[in-house]
Amino acid sequence: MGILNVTPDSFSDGGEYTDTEKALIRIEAMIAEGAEIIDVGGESTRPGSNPVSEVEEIKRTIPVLVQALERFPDVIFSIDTTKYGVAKKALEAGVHIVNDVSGLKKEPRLAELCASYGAGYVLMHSQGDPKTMQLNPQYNDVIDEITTFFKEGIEALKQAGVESIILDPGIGFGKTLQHNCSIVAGLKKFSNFGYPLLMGASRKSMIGQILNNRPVDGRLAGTIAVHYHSLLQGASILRVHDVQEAADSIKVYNSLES
Ligand code: 9MG
Repeated sequence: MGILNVTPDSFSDGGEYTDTEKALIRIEAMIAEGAEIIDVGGESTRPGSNPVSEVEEIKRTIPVLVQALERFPDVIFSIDTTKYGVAKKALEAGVHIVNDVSGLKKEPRLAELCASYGAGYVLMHSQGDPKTMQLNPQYNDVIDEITTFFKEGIEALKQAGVESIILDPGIGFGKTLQHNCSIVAGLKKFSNFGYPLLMGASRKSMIGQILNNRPVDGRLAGTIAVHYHSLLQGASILRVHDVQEAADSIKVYNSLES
């Protein structure tokens, strides 16, 4: 899953793809490098970021998605949003998956909406919202709490009629370094649910912290290490900025596994 942030303020690529033509060029490049899913987001979810209005998010994402879906009909597109109105417009345009970092907490109606379009849904765990989530995240047992969250979320999605569910423990969303490391180490436990597991650690602060405060542009090798470990633990979707490198590592992983 290649990341396309059409935002002015995302932590890694903020401001680079706010122009539709530049966004389409980036999508084409990610597809050429091996991305099978393109995740388009119009609101930054980095810690401390400010929310944007529904109107603004629609203005940023929908024109790009409309053109991208037409130009790349064989590619799967997801909309990274927590808002009903944005998800609805994206699904009307033909998007296949809703990637909801709030895990139905902000907008429970996303379950029915996805079901009515036959769309997939990424159920991501978070504690708190982006503005405050990193202030003091606390868990009794992070794996247990995420397991309970997945159980309840899957139940709600199944009841609504969503057939295609992807589980994501939400690296960096209300988690300390220790929580993130425990999640990556224990990821296999979530494969018991029988749904695809998504891992998104690309260039995140978890990597920077492990590597003595390494800046964002020096986190590629660390990202690949975390993602490779996740593949070994059962992840089947990697959400990444660096598509070529991720695709190469998946190819190597698959050839060693078979
Ligand atoms: C939007 N976004 C930022 N980080 C993410 C992650 O780890 N997973 C998913 N599903 N979305 C994310």
